[in-house]
Amino acid sequence: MPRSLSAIQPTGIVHIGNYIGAISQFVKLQHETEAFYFLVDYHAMTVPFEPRELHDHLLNATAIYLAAGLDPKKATIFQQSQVHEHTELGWILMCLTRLGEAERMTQFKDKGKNTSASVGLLSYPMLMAADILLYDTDYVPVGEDQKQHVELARDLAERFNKMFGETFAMPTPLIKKTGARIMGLDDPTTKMSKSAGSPKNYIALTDDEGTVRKKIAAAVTDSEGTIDFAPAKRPGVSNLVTIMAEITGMTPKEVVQSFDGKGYKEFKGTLADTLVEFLQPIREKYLALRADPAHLVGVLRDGSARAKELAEKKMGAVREVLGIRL
Ligand code: AQP
Repeated sequence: MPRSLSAIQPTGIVHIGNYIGAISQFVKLQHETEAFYFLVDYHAMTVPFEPRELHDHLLNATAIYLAAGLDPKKATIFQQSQVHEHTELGWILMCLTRLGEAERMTQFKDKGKNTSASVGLLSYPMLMAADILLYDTDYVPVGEDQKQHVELARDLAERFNKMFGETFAMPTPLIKKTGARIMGLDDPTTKMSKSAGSPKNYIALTDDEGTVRKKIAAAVTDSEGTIDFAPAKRPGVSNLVTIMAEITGMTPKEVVQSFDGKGYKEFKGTLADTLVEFLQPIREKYLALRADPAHLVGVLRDGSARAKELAEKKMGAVREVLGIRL
C-alpha cells in the first residue's frame, strides 16, 4: 500500500482553506493509503509563540482532525516533537542544503523580510523535508503554498541518495485542481491564513452559525453583481464559487450555472446555508472531543509510538550510510 503523510501547524484555528486544500484529502486518503497525519509543533516555534497557547492549539488541532473525519484506527495521528528523529534528520538535511537554496523559499521571503526573523524560519523547510523522508512517503497531500517545500524534499532526497547511496523514497505532492489556494475573505488577493490579522479573513471549522453568516455577508466581492468564475479578473466572487464548489462537490462551472441571473445576496445566502450545514456536525464533534483532553493526548501518544518505530528504523539506516553508527 502506498504511504501518504502530511501535517498542519498548531498555530491557531483551523480554517476552511486548511480543510479544502489539505484535510479533505487526508480524510479520503486514510482509506486508500497507509496514512500518517501529524501536528508540526516544532514548525509552530519558527515565529513568536506562547507555550500555553501552543499546548491548547495542539489539543484543538487533534480534536479538529478527529471531528473532520480522521480515524485513529485508520490513520496514524501524532505529534512531531514526540518523535525525536525528525529533528535529527532535519539537522542532517540542513547540512546538505545551500544557504541560497533556503533563502529562495517563497514562504521565507514573505515572512522573513525583517532582521528579527528566526533562523528556524529559514531552516524549517529542511525539517519538513525530514518529516516527509523519514517515512519513505509516496504522497504528500498539501495546499499549493507547500508545493515548493515538497519539491525541496525531493531535491534533498535525490542529493542524499547520490552522495550516500539509495536511502530515501521520492515523495510526490498531491495538490487539488480546485481549492488548492483558498483566498482570504477580506482580501481575495492573498491566501486565507491562520495568522491573518483579522478573523474576517477566514471561516474557522469551529465558527458558529452567526459568525459564518456574518463573515460570508462581509466577504469582499466587486461591483459587477453577477456570479462568475474568473480568478484573475474577479478574485472575490471566484473564491466564494470555489468554496461552494468544494463543499458541495460541484465544479465551479456548475456553481456559476446554478446562479445564472442571480445576485450576490442570494448567492451569499445559499453559500452561508451550505457552510453552516457542513460545519455544524464538525463543530459539535469538536466541542465534545475537546471536553476530553485525556482522550486526545492518548490518540497522540499511541500515534507517536507507532510513528517512532518507523522513524527509529529509518534513522538507523541513515546513521549507517553516514558512517556515524559505531
Ligand atoms: N488558504 C489555503 N488554501 C488551501 N490550502 C491551504 N493550506 C493552508 N492555507 C491554505 C494548507 O493547509 C495545510 C496546513 O497548513 P498550515 O498549518 O501551515 O496552515 P496555514 O493556514 O498556512 O497557517 P498560517 O499560520 O497561516 O501560515 P502562513 O502564515 O505560513 O500561511 C497545508 O497543506 C497548507 O498547504
